[in-house]
Amino acid sequence: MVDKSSRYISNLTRDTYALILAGGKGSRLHELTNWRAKPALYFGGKFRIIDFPLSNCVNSGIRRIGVVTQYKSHSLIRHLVRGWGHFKKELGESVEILPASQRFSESWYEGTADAVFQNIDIIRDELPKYVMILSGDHIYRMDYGQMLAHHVENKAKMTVSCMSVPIQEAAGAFGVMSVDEHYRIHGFEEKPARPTPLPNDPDRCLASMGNYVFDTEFLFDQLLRDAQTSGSERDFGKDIIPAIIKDHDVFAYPFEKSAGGNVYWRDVGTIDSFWEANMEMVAPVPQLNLYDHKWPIWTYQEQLPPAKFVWEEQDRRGEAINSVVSGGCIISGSTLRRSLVFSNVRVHSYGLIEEAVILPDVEIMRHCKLKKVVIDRGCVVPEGTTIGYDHEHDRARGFRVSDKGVVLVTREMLNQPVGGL
Ligand code: ADQ
Ligand code: ADP
Repeated sequence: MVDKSSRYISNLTRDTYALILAGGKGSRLHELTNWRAKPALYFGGKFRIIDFPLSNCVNSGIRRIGVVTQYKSHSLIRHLVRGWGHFKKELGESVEILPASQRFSESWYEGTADAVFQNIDIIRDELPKYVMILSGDHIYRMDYGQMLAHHVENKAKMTVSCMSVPIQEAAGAFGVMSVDEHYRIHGFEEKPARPTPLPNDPDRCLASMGNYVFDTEFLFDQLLRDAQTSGSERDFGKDIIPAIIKDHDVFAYPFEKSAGGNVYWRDVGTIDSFWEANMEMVAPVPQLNLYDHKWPIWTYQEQLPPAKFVWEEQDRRGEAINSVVSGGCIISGSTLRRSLVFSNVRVHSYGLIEEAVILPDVEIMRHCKLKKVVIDRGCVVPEGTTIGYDHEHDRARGFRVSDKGVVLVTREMLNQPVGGL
């Protein structure tokens, strides 16, 4: 057994370079990712999804970070520059933005392995002993130091973080692995239609969370080998992991181990899961604690005045019940229930807003009734609008109604200009 003191772990995290993959398209989020990459999507009243892996890095003691961007990266890059641009290279800290820049080939990043391959020289410059490759798409808290210790303890060449999930959830969605009693991976299939169940539970399987630790030199060798393999899609899940598990020590790291019984991990890949994950945050005691001083989630935030609630007459009650309301908001003369309201939102009088996720800079005029909606940034909801009560009517007005009945409204659907914010 290795010494797992905090000094030992801080030496490991200091020797690590983290690369966050933030180039994915997130096409099942429809209009929510028309203008922004999925990692730039808003979450939890104040944050963007990318803030979670970034904060996990900082809170775990990993301070050298690259963010690989590609698809619709403008709003992501703006957020990173404003919120994460203050790291000091001289102190060994940096958050670097690594857009696909065709430095090694004529093409953009192909798969995830190619996105890392095309940045080999940047990683090499940092001389890390370990490289941590993280997905920029998920909301969770994780101590990466524990995963690094697990990697070193097992003398692994590569370690994949995993969690047990129901088979139906994993089918076609996740990489699924089989492991021996020491968590060494001996089988891996990317998004199989019929995942291999856990030996002790036929209804569950071990899914990859898309986070990997590599010994640096081993990573480089494998990326170079894969680059010369014809037919490879240049992807960690499809190509690299299945090719190396036979001849090399590749281990799984069970997320449950660092989560201490609180296994919170969300892939908000659809409008329904985006709405549901945000709704979880208005529960009296959410599973994800954003108020934990020991694990702060960092983000960029404007200097804004506090949220204000105005109740002037009996039928104009400005109130929010079981809701989260961010800075810069004025809720005047309307009732909010089970809603999550991002910064700089104005809600005018005589309205009822329930189970709504309202992104920043929205204005809701008088006499509006909204239920189970996602209102995209910058929308002005006209006076007297009712949304979420009659889905036929919602569709007829051009709004998107999801499988589970969440109504998405964007500026374009309201025929409002997308610029100017
Ligand atoms: P997916 O999430 O489906 O599966 P992918 O679409 O390749 O895999 O995305 C992985 C991460 O890389 C995402 O954060 C995405 O934003 C980013 N990304 C994708 N293509 C990129 C590119 N060309 N350039 C830069 N970034 C890019 C993966 C694993 C599965 C695992 C799931 C867990 O392949 O095995 O189960 O993650 O969600
Ligand atoms: P309504 O909600 O009826 O449409 P307003 O938008 O004028 O009316 O806002 C109602 C109340 O909200 C105001 O009476 C005031 O108390 C508060 N309010 C509006 N704007 C501001 C502001 N810039 N600063 C502080 N309070 C404000």
